[in-house]
Amino acid sequence: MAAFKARHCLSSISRRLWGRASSGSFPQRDSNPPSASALADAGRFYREFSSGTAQELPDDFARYQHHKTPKFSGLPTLLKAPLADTLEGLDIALVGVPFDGGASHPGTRFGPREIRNKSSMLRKIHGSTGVAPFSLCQVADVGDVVIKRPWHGVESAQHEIYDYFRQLCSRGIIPITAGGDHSISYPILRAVAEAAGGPVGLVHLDAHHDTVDLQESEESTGSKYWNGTPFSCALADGLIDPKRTIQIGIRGPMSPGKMLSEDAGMRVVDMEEFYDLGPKKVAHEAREIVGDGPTYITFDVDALDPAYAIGTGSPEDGGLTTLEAQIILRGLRGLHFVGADFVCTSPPWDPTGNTPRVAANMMFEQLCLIAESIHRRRKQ
Ligand SMILES: [Mn+2]
Repeated sequence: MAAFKARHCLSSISRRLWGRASSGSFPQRDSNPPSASALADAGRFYREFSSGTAQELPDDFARYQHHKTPKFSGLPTLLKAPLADTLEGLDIALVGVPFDGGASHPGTRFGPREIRNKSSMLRKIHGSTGVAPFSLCQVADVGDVVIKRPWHGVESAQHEIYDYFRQLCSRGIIPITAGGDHSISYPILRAVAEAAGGPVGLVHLDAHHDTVDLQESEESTGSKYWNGTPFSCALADGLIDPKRTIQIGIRGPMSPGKMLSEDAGMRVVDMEEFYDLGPKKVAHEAREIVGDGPTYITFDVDALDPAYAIGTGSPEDGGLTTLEAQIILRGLRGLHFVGADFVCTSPPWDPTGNTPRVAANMMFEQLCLIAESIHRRRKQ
């Protein structure tokens, strides 16, 4: 077992605060109120935790991370994974990319934090497939890609995102990312494709192609880099194989510009066709298209109907139900996955909080697929 150091969690702090260890799964509060020195102690541990200088591994960390504490307690992490401070021994890194500079309707910078919050509702075993990702693989939340130069534009941010993901992928760690707008997929795909040694297959759920012609983009917007172009950029740089790419859920009013998808050889399943085929046939076709080679899943929340996920910048009516999306993802079991992202969750557009909750659940589907994929290849 790799040295998997985790720093302090709040349950440990509260145990110190109240002066004795908790018993059972629900902490018992001591009848005596905390002393001034205990409060100071808790404050010190919280500061050490926040500044990254805490050295002690709390003995109840594993218990805390294994879903036995109440849903409303503890530090929220992506999919309730342990919080990591080392990449050693890690199979899957859950990453937040709170960047929305590539979107005209922003708000997705708040996505990762809200997905962490709603992850509290998750459990650890997949209800339909029985996959237990945390038993199959070493999974951790490695935090956010903090854009150090947020006002330097999309291209600059994409360089920073690539640098971060290169460090993960070059170590053989598979990233699952919470966005952020869809422009982040391009630099992630660069790191993923470099580690895979060539272009990867792509399963792309989205209402939009995101393959705007780059020359037209530059002429009309002054830039090649925004959330309408991640896959035209990836195509131009040979990061994805268009013959091993399927786009599912496409719909909505179109701009007059050219989309590269079909001309490049991608399979596009728009919602009219999806309605006729159904999720199982579409998943089956996706399997045949991507085959056994390394494959990335990119899931834009706007693939879902706004009835299920209104919290996004470009909602389009007539989309997938959450069940249809789940059936598609579950239909992809056994493929060779090298990464996944879930993008465009914009909490400010959904005061109910349902969209980040759906995002956490769909990311759990992605985690189960990837954990199972790693586990199978390890056994071979
Ligand atoms: Mn998109």
